[in-house]
Amino acid sequence: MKTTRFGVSMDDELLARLDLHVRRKKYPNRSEAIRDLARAALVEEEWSSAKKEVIGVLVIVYDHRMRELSSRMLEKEHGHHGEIVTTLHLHLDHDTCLEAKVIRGKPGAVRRIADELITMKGVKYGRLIPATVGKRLR
Ligand code: NI
Repeated sequence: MKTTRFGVSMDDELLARLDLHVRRKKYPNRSEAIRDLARAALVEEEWSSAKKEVIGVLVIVYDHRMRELSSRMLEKEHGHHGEIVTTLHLHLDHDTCLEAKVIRGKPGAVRRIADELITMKGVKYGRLIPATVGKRLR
């Protein structure tokens, strides 16, 4: 892919903060940092569009002893078998489980499925991490 160099004007204060960001994250240079910032903005835009396909990772921590939580959760997941692509399960200790579920679909559907699972009784922690199918990012 062709790369174009272009000049960016920025006030000194913003540039100083950008350079601090570059150093903190250990970017090799400003360009790499700016490319990541641009991609992050584009992913955010994908999630704000109703029509684009997105992918996200739902992380939940729950108590599997909670009455029928595992089977109720499994039932919900079968209801969304087209969107929930995979699940990784970790037994953290005797009672606590951590799961990472990859959910793919339109942003609204992905958020709805994540919320359905996060709000279940017995789920102690839940966060949806927005990602991208990467089609528009190089
Ligand atoms: Ni477990």
